[in-house]
Amino acid sequence: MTKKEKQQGITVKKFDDFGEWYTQVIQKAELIEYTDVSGCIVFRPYSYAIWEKLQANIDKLIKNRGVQNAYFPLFIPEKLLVKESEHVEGFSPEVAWVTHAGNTKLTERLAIRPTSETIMYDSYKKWIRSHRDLPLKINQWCSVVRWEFKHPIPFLRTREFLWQEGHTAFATKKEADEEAMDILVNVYNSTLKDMLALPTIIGTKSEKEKFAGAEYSLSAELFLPNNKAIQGCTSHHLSQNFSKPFNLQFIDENEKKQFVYQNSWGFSTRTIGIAIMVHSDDKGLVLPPKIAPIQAVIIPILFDKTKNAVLKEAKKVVQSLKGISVHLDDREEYRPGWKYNEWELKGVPLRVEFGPKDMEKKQAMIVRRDTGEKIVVKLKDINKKVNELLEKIQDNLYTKAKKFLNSSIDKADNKKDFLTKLKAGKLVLAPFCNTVDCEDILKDATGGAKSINTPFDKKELKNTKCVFCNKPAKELYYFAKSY
Ligand code: 87F
Repeated sequence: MTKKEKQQGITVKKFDDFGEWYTQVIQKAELIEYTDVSGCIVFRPYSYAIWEKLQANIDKLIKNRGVQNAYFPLFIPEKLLVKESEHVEGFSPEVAWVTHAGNTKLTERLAIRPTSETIMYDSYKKWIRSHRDLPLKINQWCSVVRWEFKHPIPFLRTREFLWQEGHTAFATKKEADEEAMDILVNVYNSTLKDMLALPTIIGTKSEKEKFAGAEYSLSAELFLPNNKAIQGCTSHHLSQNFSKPFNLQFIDENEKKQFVYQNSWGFSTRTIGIAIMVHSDDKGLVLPPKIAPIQAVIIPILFDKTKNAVLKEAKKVVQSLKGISVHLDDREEYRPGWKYNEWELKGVPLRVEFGPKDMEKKQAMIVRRDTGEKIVVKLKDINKKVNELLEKIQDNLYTKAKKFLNSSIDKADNKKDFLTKLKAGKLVLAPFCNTVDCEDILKDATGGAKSINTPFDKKELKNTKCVFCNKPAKELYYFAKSY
């Protein structure tokens, strides 16, 4: 490797300086650009293309469930935002306001949407009359603004981010309960697994960590290589907490007025950052094939005499690769070695090297980004082989991440053990009383550890004490240091 090629790459190791490594990976792969507004990043075409793939998958899944897309205003009048006061209370320092138009002060300040429950439900009350108007299932793809004061991290914690927010209303609690779970498991968790190759911890949030406007919140959570947990996405059952203040009533089949039951659920660009942190390595980005904007790159080895013939054959190889996105890197100003490094930095799952000798032998050399493995393949088999390898890479990334997750989980049933394991960076499963007070104290005592969630497939605990306060515990919760 030449000196120039070395500089081109990542200069720190993932496990030596995780923060610096991540910053280099996302910039050198041309995913993001920083701006002069702290916490606001540019999604460059390479990361926006990843978002479009996630969008397409989620959009298809929710439309299959009868959800329709719509778009509501960016500005939320103050009186609407505070109508259900409990849900904004803890968040109010993060709300960004528009107060002026030019030099004229507005009569009512307008919030830049941090989430759209209030503005959407203000319309819903005009649309819901009878049980025949239900269920109402609306989603919007948009950006939201939350003026965080914690240190921003591209994708994970930015002041503006992209997401979808689904907002549904039902005649019965049962339908709403079923939908909240269905979205979490069959839309979100499957997107995390099938597209992003991310294994999760799914479950119900604690009283402290649930959305204040919800009866309960379900979540899919991830564990990162720096031993920190992070919430991937959430699905909330709002019960009638919003339908009462917003007066969302319908006439039921017995001519009786009833308040609707509601859910809201969101999935954001944060998940892209999580996948990058989990899968990438010392050579740069590693992308699961399902979200990779370019799945295979062909690098022709060009010599003066054979250049034209090799390029012609390389173009044929591109054509023979069906149903995947292929890029032919025919730039003549860069040497092959430089190109290898560049496409490794950009996380392209497969590299196909093709030179005059390969042309003679009617073969090509395929290199896997995830393992570095080199495979010689006959050109007549290349379409089948490339498609197989992409599937293998997708599986391998998931399996590797799952192994790490499993090896990070530990159990504790007394306070001493619990604190030791948390300190050692474990994701600790422990009996918990699920009270806000206990979790507040726990958070302080552990330097910021939080409950993650409690698994769905739980066994009722009997005569078990909370690992932290010794009061009765009914359920096991996961705990970890978190974002
Ligand atoms: C910040 C300022 C004001 C989060 C906020 O999770 C309000 C809020 O309500 C706020 N930050 N939240 C919770 C959002 C809940 C819910 N909304 C729909 C979701 C998923 C999508």
